[in-house]
Amino acid sequence: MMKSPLLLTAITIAIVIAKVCYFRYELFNDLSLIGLLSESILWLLPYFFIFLLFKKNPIPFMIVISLLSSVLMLMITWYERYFLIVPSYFDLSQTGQASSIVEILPYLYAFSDVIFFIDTLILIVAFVVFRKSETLSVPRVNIVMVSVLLLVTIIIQSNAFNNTIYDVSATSKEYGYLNTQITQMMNRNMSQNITVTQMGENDFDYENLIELKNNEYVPDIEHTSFGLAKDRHLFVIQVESLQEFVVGQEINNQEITPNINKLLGESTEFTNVFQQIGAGNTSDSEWLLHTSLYPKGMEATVNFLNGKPMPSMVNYLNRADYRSMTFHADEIEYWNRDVLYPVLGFQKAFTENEIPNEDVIGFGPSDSVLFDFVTEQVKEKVKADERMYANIMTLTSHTPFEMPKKDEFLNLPKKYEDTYVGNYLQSVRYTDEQIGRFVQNLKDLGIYDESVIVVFGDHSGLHGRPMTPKDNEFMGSLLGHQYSLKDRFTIPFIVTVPGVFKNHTINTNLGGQVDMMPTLLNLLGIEIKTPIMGQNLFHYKNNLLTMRYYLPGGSFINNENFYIAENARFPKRFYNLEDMKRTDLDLPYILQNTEDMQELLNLSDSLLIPYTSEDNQTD
Ligand code: GP9
Ligand code: MN
Repeated sequence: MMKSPLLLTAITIAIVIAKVCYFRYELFNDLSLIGLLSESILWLLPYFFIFLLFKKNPIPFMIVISLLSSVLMLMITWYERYFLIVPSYFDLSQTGQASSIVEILPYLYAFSDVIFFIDTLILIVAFVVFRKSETLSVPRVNIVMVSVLLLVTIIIQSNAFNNTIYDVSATSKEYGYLNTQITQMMNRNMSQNITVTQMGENDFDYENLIELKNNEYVPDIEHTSFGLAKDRHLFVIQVESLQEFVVGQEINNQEITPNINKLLGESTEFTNVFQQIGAGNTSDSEWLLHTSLYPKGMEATVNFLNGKPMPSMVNYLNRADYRSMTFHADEIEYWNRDVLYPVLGFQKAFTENEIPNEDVIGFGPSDSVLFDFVTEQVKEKVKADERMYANIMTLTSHTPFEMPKKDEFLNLPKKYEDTYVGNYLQSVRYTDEQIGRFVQNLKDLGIYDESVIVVFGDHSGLHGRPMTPKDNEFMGSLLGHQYSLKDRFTIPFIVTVPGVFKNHTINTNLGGQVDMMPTLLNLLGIEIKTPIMGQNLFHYKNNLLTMRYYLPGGSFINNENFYIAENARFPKRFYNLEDMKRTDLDLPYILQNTEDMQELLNLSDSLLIPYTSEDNQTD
């Protein structure tokens, strides 16, 4: 029975299809025949090349290919389980660098994942059993067979090319993951569905942009917030994974963020602000804060920069005689910050080279070490009587949020111990403590009353497969409602101006990270004269927002609704923003908002051209 030369072909096809079946089921919940076929061809092709090239003894090479493809499928599956996003080839190349995914692997595996390796096992057995016999001979595949497979691939591929990738998961479901990646690789910009043309600064109409977001334009200098904090120092604390729901929240009769809560007494707290990062995560948050432009989305924005300085928030502050510094206790090359910081205009960047590598928690030195270091730099500036802008990025509350026992300050109910949510709350409470110590340092240095202190979150921490049903249950009881996408994506944006603000909460004005730069510069009395996408959140109530990468293309958030376009797993979803209750699809209204949103994204991309295309490097 084993004598047929076609046996190896049959085994190969069967094992690849079985593996692809599991892959597609896990990724897209899809077992359709057509999907399976278009997905399988590219995964099969390497085996047939092996048959062509290694007629004598193909199995060892087949083992290598099957192992490689299994590892790749596993990485894609785990990535999707964590971020709820089907990763691109670029995301996967980043995961080698990022300990972010590696550290949470224990939360991501499923026992059924062994299915990915059954093919390798079968091939090893075949190799051992038939090594010395002639029974498992090489099938008579020839150029014709490989050509047929290639032809089908080209047909699928050209079809894929003709369709815009609005959402990697949806396109991958339709055309196959590898085909989609080839499309993405060959045209990195295609994923955003735009043919942008560069625009001159004079073509930019900010008034029009504000009106497109349903607001009545008022010149910046006429906003009541303008210059309220003129000439103050600016400290912007970008807190890793900080979500809005923890602020003011209690658990077991303890505040989760007692120190941030204390700041609220002298702050304006915006409670309706959404994260807008793309695949560049923390670095995209830095980007949004400082440029008020949308990130590229499918890949970290910093990867596209050509080095030309931008009219960033940092550069506006530099020109207003601020000394600008940024602090992050990680490698400067991570997320290409060595390129980003000069583009943004930072005069000093303090990273792992300067910040002592002590009291390491997770990624690097603890936030306690970070803030001690920042305090020393602040002291020097105070001594030199210089006005400063310090951007401080914390790191300790990074996933998987595991804290040394000595740094766990919350007394959590037993059932929360060692759970994902429990760990998250402990790590946030720890960082809050360090923020409290830093604020005290500013008071001790006598500059607290001359400062603006901003606390905001870079992106969510609680999402994806690491959130077990138990974790979701904890969130439900903490929030008093089911943990929603709005809870996941809203971040705190707290602006403390001692002596000016008192317990001020703004929940009416909708905002995103793109709005932080105009809001802060307005407060400092600095007029923005270059094109931006955001608006002053103290003044404007209405907004139209989206996030690339973490939501399918076409999604939007406005003051009334949260719309999520369809992806591989879910159909279109339309919610009332306030209570996140599902509501009937109002298609013309959705279409209008989607088109307006696309116009905003196109505009943002056109503004980016001089800073991304190589032709303009020396402009
Ligand atoms: C990396 C750190 C964490 O330097 O900022 O990044 P993240 O994984 O959140 O993008
Ligand atoms: Mn981050």
